[in-house]
Amino acid sequence: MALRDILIHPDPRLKKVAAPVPEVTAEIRRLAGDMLETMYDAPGIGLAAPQVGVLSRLLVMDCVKGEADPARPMVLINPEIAWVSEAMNVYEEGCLSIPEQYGDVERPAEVVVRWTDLDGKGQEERFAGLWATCVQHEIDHLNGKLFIDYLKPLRRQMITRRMVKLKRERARA
Ligand code: K1U
Ligand code: ZN
Repeated sequence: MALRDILIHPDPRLKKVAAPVPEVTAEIRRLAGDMLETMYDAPGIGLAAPQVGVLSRLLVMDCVKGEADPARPMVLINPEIAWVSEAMNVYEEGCLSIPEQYGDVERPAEVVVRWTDLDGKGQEERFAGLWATCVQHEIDHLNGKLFIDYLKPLRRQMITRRMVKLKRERARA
């Protein structure tokens, strides 16, 4: 497995709708493994394929909190939200493509998601708490949407300017 570079906003690839994965191939398994390694290394609790420059509908996540609890690496291919709760939840979100910037985002508190796993089998699960927030954040990435798109325009512009500056500094280093 290998670490992949994470794209930093603004990047046109982060604004595109990703294409469905037609078949679970060796290439897809390698991508999923690389993305999990990249996510744990960052560190983060989720990562979507467009964030590593691959415009395919695949995401990984592991929202297990306690160090003592066993890890739960998940790979979701072609995920679809089948149900959302009426109850909403606000969480201060971050994003590996928008480092060190945070903002409150309101989303359904619980969701049911259907997806294909790495064996090509259909799966369905109800997510709550941080898992629900994370899976919705990652599915947004597959649809070219970032958490800053939920913020007020001025705050979004300020964060975008900071990211342009960060990218300029990184390019010079
Ligand atoms: O998609 C991403 O950019 C990953 C992002 C996922 C996410 C975070 C918060 C709310 C919703 C979705 C991150 O993982 S940011 C880093 C982060 O949250 C974290 C890092 C280390 C320990 C715990 C959390
Ligand atoms: Zn993100």
